[in-house]
Amino acid sequence: MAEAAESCFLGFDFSTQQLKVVAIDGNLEVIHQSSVQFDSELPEFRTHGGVHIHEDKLTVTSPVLMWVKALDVLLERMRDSGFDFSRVKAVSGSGQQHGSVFWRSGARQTLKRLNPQQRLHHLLQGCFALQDSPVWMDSSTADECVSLEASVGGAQSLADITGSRAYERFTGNQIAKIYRLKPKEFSETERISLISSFAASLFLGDFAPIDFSDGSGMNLMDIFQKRWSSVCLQATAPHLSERLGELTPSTAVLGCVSPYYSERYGFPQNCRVVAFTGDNPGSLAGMRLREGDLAVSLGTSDTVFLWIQEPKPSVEGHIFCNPVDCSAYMALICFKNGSLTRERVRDECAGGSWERFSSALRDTHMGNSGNIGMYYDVLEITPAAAGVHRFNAEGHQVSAFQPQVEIRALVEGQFMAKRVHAEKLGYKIIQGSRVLATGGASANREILQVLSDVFNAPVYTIDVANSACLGCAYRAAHGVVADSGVSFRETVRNAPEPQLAVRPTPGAQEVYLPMLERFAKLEEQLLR
Ligand code: XUL
Repeated sequence: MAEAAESCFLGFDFSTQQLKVVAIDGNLEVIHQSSVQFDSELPEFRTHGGVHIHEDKLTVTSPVLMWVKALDVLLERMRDSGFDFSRVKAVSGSGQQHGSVFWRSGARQTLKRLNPQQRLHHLLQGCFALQDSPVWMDSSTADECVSLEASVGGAQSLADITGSRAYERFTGNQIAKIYRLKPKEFSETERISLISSFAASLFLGDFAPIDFSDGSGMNLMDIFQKRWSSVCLQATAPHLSERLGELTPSTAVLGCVSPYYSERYGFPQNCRVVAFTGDNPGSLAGMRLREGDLAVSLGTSDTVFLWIQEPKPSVEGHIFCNPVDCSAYMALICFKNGSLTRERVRDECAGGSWERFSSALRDTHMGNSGNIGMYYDVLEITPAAAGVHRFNAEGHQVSAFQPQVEIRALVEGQFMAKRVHAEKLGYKIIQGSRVLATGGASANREILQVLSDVFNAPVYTIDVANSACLGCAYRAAHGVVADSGVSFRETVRNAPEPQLAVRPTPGAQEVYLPMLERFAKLEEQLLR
């Protein structure tokens, strides 16, 4: 243990608004955290929320040199605070998904010869064919999406190959747009990285490959074969495979840090760089999801992450390769009507009081006497529906419910939708399945009880403030032993456990199985 306490692993997260790092020791204890906020600490780049929203309101980019400078600032700050880099055995990290970096010809040579006397953002100034990188908030590629789906035989066919139908923020569609609108910059591009593999390249001093998990967010990769899909590449831009480079397993060691980091900061020369990945895959690692688990983040919008063994891609939700186990997958499903809808119903049916909202859940029965509601205050993503729809026990649409019934219908409806859509993507509740809840509403025990009953699984709560960085620090620790057959689960077995919040009420399964079937049928009916 003493030796474990001496070693250290770093996890970085290049997210939309900040760059963060978490350091853990070999016992998986967090020993250091710091961050650089882009807007306030690098004001020279004039971002708001880390991005520039262009005049068309659809194009959203971030200056690539801002991310490079943030790394200079972060590492210098750690060094100045006395952080001992000589203990670092491995680094890994994550980046906001889908964003892309266009390296100019010659960049690789520059990366290989970094002068440790200088800051990275000076050294790499001339290295980018595009100064402004498209990020995940961009929604300017509707035409490219239509054309990509058409060229592979439709939305479902594209999902069958890449795990998702065409999405505007997905990197392939962004690349197609750059090729069309900026042919000169495209032709000067030697390599296209995701933000994750770009960040890994900075540490490696060479172009880092894109990992399977983040590569799944591009609409370009065959997630089952784990290689670029030639039909998708051809539909996107010419000579793309050279520009994208090889793909790599997410658990791979890519090499050692560039001598730049040893000479400038004192990293050991054999400090490993473990493949970087997307922030959502990074969070899956940070939450230590395992087979059969599902994580629900209850926030402004609700997000569900799940571990899937046999995925069934659909035109809703996303399937990504699993970042900690190459034989598995993960899915990500977004529900737009989350806490704002819960708050509206609280205001209308419980006088604005969470206490009364909770009492209504306590005072009503599982299954809500057969009443079912779907509440899409804003156009929902999963499924693409709008409006409020209430059905009584006979399946007839009704215009109102009693306040207490309305509250239970909302909460049951939100959680039934999560289970129905997760199961559509291949999720199966197995022996030992857990539901991990995070976000604002995860503090409400009565809401969690409904969640537990609908899934017939225990619900645990977990602090995910730094889940992507922490997950990548764990991934760094795993990377150094993965080759000898040690699983991620084994590596993180001593990390702090999530807290058990509630167990399912006896009889929940009998109530909800038929109700879930009814819910799925009513939803289909609504969409028709
Ligand atoms: C996921 C997505 C976002 C980004 C932002 O598909 O677009 O969650 O990863 O961090």
